[in-house]
Amino acid sequence: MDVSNRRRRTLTAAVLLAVAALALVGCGGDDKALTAPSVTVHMGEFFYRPADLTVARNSALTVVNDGAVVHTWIVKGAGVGTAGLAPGASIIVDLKGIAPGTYTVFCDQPGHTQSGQTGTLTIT
Ligand SMILES: [Cu+2]
Repeated sequence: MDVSNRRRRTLTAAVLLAVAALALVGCGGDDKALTAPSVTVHMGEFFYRPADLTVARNSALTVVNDGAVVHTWIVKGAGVGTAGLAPGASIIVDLKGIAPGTYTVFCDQPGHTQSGQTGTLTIT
């Protein structure tokens, strides 16, 4: 009984610390916490929609695979992108830390870029 109570108190303290840490992260200008992205990229055979998009620095976006095969959305030279996304799957991509500029976006599945699955991402 004593042991489980102590464990519960420790757990509560850990949760409170985590909440405090999240609150701190939420206060910084460029360190704003991730909220649900307002931008969504759809992909399929063999396209991105929109192919070219512009987002604010340190934002995030949702990538959805509307296609019938695996696709990826990779920002060339930025070290950011999705792994292979199965048909119907979606994922949030964190663009935090990417320097402003225009980057090429591509799908690394064999033949997809050559079939036209490319685009650009501009960070402002
Ligand atoms: Cu693809």
